[in-house]
Order: sequence, then C-alpha cells, then structure tokens
Amino acid sequence: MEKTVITAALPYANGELHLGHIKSTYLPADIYTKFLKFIGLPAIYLCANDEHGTPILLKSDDEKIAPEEYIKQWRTRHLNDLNFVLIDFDKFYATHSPEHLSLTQEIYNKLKKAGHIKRGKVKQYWDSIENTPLPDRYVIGTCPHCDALEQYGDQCEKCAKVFVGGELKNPVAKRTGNKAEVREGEHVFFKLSTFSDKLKKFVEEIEAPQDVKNFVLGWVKDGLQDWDIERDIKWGIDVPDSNGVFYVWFDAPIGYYSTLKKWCIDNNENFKDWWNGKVVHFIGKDIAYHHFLFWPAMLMGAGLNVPSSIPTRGHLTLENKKFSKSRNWYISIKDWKDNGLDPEYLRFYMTYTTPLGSRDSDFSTTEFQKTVNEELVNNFGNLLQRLLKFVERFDSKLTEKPGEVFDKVQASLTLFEELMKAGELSKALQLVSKHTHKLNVYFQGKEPWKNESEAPSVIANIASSLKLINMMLYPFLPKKTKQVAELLNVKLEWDNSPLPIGHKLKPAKILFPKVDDTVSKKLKSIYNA
Ligand code: B3M
Ligand code: ZN
Repeated sequence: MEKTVITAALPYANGELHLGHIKSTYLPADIYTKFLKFIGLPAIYLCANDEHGTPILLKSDDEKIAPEEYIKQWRTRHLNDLNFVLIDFDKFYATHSPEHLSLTQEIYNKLKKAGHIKRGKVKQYWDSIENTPLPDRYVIGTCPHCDALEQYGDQCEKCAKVFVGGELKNPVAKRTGNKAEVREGEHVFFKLSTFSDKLKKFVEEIEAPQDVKNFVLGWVKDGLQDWDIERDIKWGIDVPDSNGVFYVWFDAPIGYYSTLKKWCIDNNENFKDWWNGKVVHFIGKDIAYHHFLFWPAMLMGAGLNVPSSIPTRGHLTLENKKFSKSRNWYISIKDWKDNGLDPEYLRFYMTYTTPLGSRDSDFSTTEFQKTVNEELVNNFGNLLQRLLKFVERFDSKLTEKPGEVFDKVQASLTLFEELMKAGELSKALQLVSKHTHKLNVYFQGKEPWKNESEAPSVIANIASSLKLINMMLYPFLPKKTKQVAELLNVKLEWDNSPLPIGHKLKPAKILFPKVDDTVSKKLKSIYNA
C-alpha cells in the first residue's frame, strides 16, 4: 500500500492563526488525513513552525527578546490553536532545529555539487541615512508589476509575483522612513532558470487544481529567474560557503523533509519509503510560486522525489471584505475558542463553503448560522433525534432489514470515497448533506407515526443509513460522530454493512444544538460588526 505524507504550509512563528489559515490549509489537510487513516491507508500528517526570516527578527526586536525565545512562544501557541479545532498532527516540529539545520545544508551542498548554485551580484536595499542593509521586510515600496502600494521587498501581496532584488518602485526603509537606495552586493543563487522545461512538465502533470496550474504555467512562460537564496541577517541557517544565511523560503519547505526525518527517527520508520511514496502539500494560493516552482526545482536538483499533489485553496474574506488585523476585521482561532464557540461547527462551515482551487470564499455570520442550522442541525441532527425518539416506542430495537433507501446511501460511498481521495472535500460533504436531506424527506413522507405497519421498515432504513452518514461525516466532525456512534450503538469505523435485526439503539440526546442569535451576536462582537 502506498504511503502518503500529508503536509500543511508551515505557519510563520510571528503571528496568530486565523480562520483563513484554517480553511485553506490546516483543516483540509486534517480532514484528508483523517479520511485516509479511517479507510485503513498508511498516512501521516506533518507540520512545523517556520522560524527563520526577517519578520521574526523584526518582531523579536520589537518585543526586546532573543529570536530563540520569541519563536518558542509560537510553537505552543500554534499547536494549541490547531488542536482546539481538532486538527491532529503525527508530528508538529520546528525549522529552528538541529535536524532541519543539517538537512538544509545537506540539500544545498547536493545542489552545489550538481552545479545548480552560482555566485551572483545582487541589488540590495540600504537605508540611505543609517547606512545599513535592509532585508526584504525592512523595506516597502510600489509593486513594479501591478502598482500595488506598500509592498515588501520580496513579494507582492496583491499580484503574488516574487521580486528580483531592487525592483520596488519608490522604496522606503520601513522603520526609519528614510529613502532606501539600491547598492550592489554578492550572494549565492539557485539556478532556477535552467529548470524551466522540467518544471513545465512537472506542473502539467502534477495533481492540482487546473486554475492554479494555469497561473503557474503563466509564470513559467514569462521566464524564470535565477533565485537569490542568501540574506545578510544574523538569524537563519548559515550558508556554508558564504557570509549570510539562507533566505527563509529556501529553508522553509525543507521543513517538510526534516519533519518527516524526525518523525521517522522517533517512530523507527523508513524515511525513503515515505518520501518516495505520495507527498501531498496543502497550501493557500499565495504561496503557489514557492511550492510549484522553487521547491520542486530544489528537489529535482538534489535528486530527490518531487511532490505528487498540491491541493491549493483561495483566501477567506470576512463579510466579503479582506481580513485586516489592524482594522480588527478578523477572527482568530483564539477568538473562536475564547467565545466558547463550537470548533466542529467551524469545521463544518469552512469545509462546506471552501472549494478546491483558487476561488476565494467568505465567512459571514448569517451564512454560518444558516448553513450549520440547515445542513447539519436541522438535517443530520434532527433526523437522528427524531429516529431515536420514535424508536423508543419499539423498545429501541430494529426488527427488520433495511431496503432500497439504505441501498442508495450505501451506493453513494463509492462517489464519496472518490471525492475524498481527490481532495474535493466540500463536494464530498455536500453529497452527504444531500443524502441526509433525502432521508428526511423519506421519513417525513412515510409518516411512520401514523402508519404503524410501515414503521419497522422506515426505522431500519433510517437507522442503517444514519450509520453510514455518520461514518462519512467522521473526518469532518471527529468528536460529534463518536458521540453519534454511541447513540447508534455502533463502532465508528469504515464499514458499509446495515444494522442487523435485533440491534438496539440508545435513548435520544441532543448532540447538535441550534446556532441561535446569542451565538451570532458573540461572533459579530469579535469583529465589531
Ligand atoms: N510560512 C508562509 C505562510 O505561512 C510560510 C509558509 C511556508 S511553507 C514551507 O503562508
Ligand atoms: Zn503586484
């Protein structure tokens, strides 16, 4: 059986995670992994904190603590936040670790040996008055490609283009406000341009949403530039044969590789078996360039296996407006937790409304309330509740085998499995929801409470169908489905068989409370609406 390594983009150790991170990356990767494990496939879910780079230096400077101390706080914080949303990792590691350091240098040395590294002149920003070099995040200016204002020196947040050094229009030193000037220096470069043809083929063949592939292929067509992988700061991994440290985007993706190494050592597993199996990177579209181009080229150059799949998703807006921390137009995971909101309702809504591919999706309190109530509470929750209540009249026992109604739900498992394996999680969840709606219509239409003779068959169909629906819902709602399984008196496992005659259900209990107006008030108070 092919092994699957699932990764989620490594969160920067310099700020809190919000609903946008969850929906594009950590949640779909978690659901996908839970599903593969559930159906018995060998799969692991890895992540790590991304702990180098100038943003971390800037923030630790602000807080007047050492970067080593600063990053530690975020390790626990990120992991706690993610665990709250019931996201489980096989390993959550860190890029400021001994394994990561040595593997990064090892990969660099391999690239160098194979002739993929060169020295080259760089144009660097300097503070014209303080006479100090200004790494990417210390400088802001206008994007030369789309004219977006206030962009950092490394990449445009609006058009997602990665800059070659010194490209910004009207650059200014962020901290001092002084004019930034461009001077020449020397760095090590990765010869990305020589990988154009191989990357084109790689992108065409990789399993990823077509719309994302199209824009990446556009970048390849525009021509790839050799990549400056060195920075003149004192925080990061030393370039073995130069003065600076590696650019954080050179070492960050190696975090997938080093975390796997660490997990294999800790668990006595064969590293090559896993890396040469299926590697699936879950990312948001803003980091497509790094994952579809830089990283695969690094792997190709070092003679290592490239990823098999890059499920990419778009941004999240809040009430159709861009998230903004400074304007408090923003919901963090901590906000969700501190307000006592249900993490599984969040998982449900986010998955239901987030398509695979680059299209953005929206969080709206009204939609959240409506979707969770209509598609989960009044649909699945209500049907379960009605069944359990009704069946009490019959001593909570099943006295018949299910028929056609159940057969249809059972047959839908094939499509469900296909969608899940293809990472089409919202479609898979919508499919489950559709079948649950049909069951409600069936139950309502049969009116078994008026029609005693039909009751045993209706009960059998609904009960066995709910067993399957609940099992399909498991990756999305890992805790609630366990509780439902207890009420149905079944094991929560991937098993498509109907419930046998004589099976006894447990007394009814409300597991899916309605999202009422107190909840929506709380939610709105988070973003001051
Ligand atoms: N830390 C950027 C981000 O959080 C970066 C991802 C690294 S993935 C190797 O979006
Ligand atoms: Zn731009």
